[in-house]
Amino acid sequence: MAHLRVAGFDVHKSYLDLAAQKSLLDVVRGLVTKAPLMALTTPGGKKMSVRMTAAGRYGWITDQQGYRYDPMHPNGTPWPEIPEDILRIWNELTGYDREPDCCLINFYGEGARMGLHQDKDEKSFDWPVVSVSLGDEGLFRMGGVARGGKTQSIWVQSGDVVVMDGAARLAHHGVDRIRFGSSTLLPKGGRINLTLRVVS
Ligand SMILES: O=C(O)CCC(=O)C(=O)O
Ligand SMILES: [Mn+2]
Repeated sequence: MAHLRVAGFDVHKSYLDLAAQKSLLDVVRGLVTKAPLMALTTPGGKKMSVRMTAAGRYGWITDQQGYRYDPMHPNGTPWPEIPEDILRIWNELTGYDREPDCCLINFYGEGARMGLHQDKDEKSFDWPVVSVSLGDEGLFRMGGVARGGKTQSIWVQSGDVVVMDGAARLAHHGVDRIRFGSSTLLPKGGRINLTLRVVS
């Protein structure tokens, strides 16, 4: 299970050292104070186990009306700006001249998971998805662009950054489970994922 061999899929192990993880955690705490985490409901009426919020011009939300990007938090306020510390990770790793306009913030508490899916609500798939892990380790599963194909899994740890570009941009992926309490970064346990995307 050690290495994922999918073109366009890059795992930057320990990209953020402990000091950088701690300072990023403070940044995320600031964002969550402005834009509280929510337990969203899928169009099918199921409550998601991962709690979410966002920063940037758009946040991804779901409710009975469907999946979509919205310029407002459901509480009626615009999302906070994406902080420089987060944009820097994108700029260092992608080298593109476009910055992301959405930073999705996912919080996995004990037992939370995210089913296999594609990120395909964006207008264009020409830019990568950059995904930062903080806190407890998560079992990240990656498949192909077509549904139902072979998948491979890796444990992503605090400070790891995953980039999905090219052929991997539309690959199926998800998080089967986390090892709750495996990291001490978050005093009460849990995993934070930041997913950066160009939406429009
Ligand atoms: O938590 C992760 O590592 C993946 C999150 C994800 O795929 C998403 O938010 O679309
Ligand atoms: Mn995704």
